[in-house]
Amino acid sequence: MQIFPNFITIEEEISLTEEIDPYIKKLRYEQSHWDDAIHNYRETEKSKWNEKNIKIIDKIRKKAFSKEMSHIPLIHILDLASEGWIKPHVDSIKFCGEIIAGLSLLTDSVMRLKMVDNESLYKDFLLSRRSLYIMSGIARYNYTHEILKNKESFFKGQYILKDRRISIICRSQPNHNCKQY
Ligand code: AKG
Repeated sequence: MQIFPNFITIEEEISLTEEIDPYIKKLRYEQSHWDDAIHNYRETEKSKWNEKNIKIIDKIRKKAFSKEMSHIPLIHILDLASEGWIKPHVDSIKFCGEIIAGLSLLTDSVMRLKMVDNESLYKDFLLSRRSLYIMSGIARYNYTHEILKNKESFFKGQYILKDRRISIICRSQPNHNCKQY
C-alpha cells in the first residue's frame, strides 16, 4: 500500500469537484450498497473528462499502472456522505485487476487494511485530502480495506473528522488467469 500526500493541488481538486458535482448531486445518497459494503453513498462511473481533468486522470494512471498494464477505462466515482462509511471488503477479482488507485477529495479519512485470515492483524492509513493511494499485491488480495466511520476515525490516537468524501478510483483490468494468493 503506497500513499502519496498532496498528489494534486487545491486548484486541481476544485476543478475535479466542479466537473463531478453537477451530475452526482442529482443522485440521492443510498443507505446500503448491493453487497452491503458501502453505507450512505452515491456513485457513478465516468469515461469522459474535460481537458484539464483528463490530465489529472492520466497523472493517476501513469503513477499507478505500468505501460503494459491495461486499465478499466471507466473511472469509479464514489461520494460518501459525512456519516457514510465503507465496510471491510476485498474488491472482486472478477471486476478488478491487481491495482486499485484512489484519489481522495474534500476530506481526510482513515483506511484500515485487515488481514483476511486474521482480522486482529490490521494497519491504519491516513488518506489525507488530495492524497493518492495505490493498493497492490498482498494489500490488494490478502487484506480487506475499509473507510472508518466517524465514530471510529482515529489515526495514531488523533481523531480524524471525515466530512463528505469523493474518491476517484482507477482500477487495472481483471486478469482472469490470476489466482488469489
Ligand atoms: C470500493 O469501491 O471498493 C472502495 O473500497 C472505495 C475506496 C475509496 O473510496 O477510496
